[in-house]
Order: sequence, then structure tokens, then C-alpha cells
Amino acid sequence: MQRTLALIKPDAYAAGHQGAIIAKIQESGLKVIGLKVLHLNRAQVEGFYHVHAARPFFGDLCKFMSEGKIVAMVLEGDDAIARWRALMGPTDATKAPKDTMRGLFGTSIERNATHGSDAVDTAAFEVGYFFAGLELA
Ligand code: FUP
Repeated sequence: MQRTLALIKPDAYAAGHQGAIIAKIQESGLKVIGLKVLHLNRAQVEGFYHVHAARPFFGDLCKFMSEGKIVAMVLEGDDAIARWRALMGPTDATKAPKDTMRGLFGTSIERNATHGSDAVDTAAFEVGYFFAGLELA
């Protein structure tokens, strides 16, 4: 069993794709064991994406991620990290296959609809960033 953090980003939330994305997650067999809707401020986004702080796209990314509401979820299942990343598709939505979340609901490399943790250590940090242990008990 593994846990990963999934986000429905402000573009997909504003466009009303939450239900479709959550349905795909459930159809895949991954369990949604935590879920909340929230609107992060700029500092909260910067903390979440701190590993990207030196990248040229960091400012624009933080502006986008704080522009509106998001859905934060914890997904659980065997190999959950890789399975959710496969469902999401590659980072650049314009190159993502049309049966992936980013291919279906994203529009660019920045406005790419969803986030998923990329490794066990980042998943632990990211799940803890959004959820207290008791919320996932
Ligand atoms: P991913 O793991 O697929 O979310 O991709 P990264 O960790 O490499 O990047 C994190 C986020 O930064 C992406 F979801 C979108 C954004 N990004 C850009 O806006 N421009 C880039 O060139 C690369 C990433």
C-alpha cells in the first residue's frame, strides 16, 4: 500500500472538471482517503513548490496555483504514486495523450489540470503539507 497527493489545479477546478477527474481515479481502483477544497495564498503555494524555487517558471507557477480553488486528495493503493502519474499524463498538457487527465483537461505546460507526487519522499512531504495524520486515520 502506498499513498500519494493528488491536486486538481485552479484551471480544472474553475472549469468544473472535479467530478470527471475523481470518477477516473475511482474507476482506476485507487481509493480517495482524504479530500478537501481550498484556495492557497501565494506563500502557501511557494512552500508547497519549494523544490522549484530556483526555476524560471516558479513565479508564474505560484501565481497560477494561487488564482483560485483547488481540490487536494490523498490516494491510496498498490503503487499509487506511479498509477496516479500514469493517469495524469506528462507535464506538458499539449503533448499529453487524450485519455489522460492533463490531455483531457489541461491546456499548457503550466495550466495542466492536476498534480501528483513523484516519489515516496515527496509524497510524504506533500501529503503532510495538506493533511494532518488524524484526518487520514
Ligand atoms: P510534474 O511532476 O509533471 O508536475 O512536473 P514538474 O515537477 O517538473 O513541474 C511542476 C509544475 O511546474 C508542473 F506541473 C507545471 C510547472 N512547470 C511549468 O510551468 N513550466 C515548465 O517548464 C515546467 C513545469
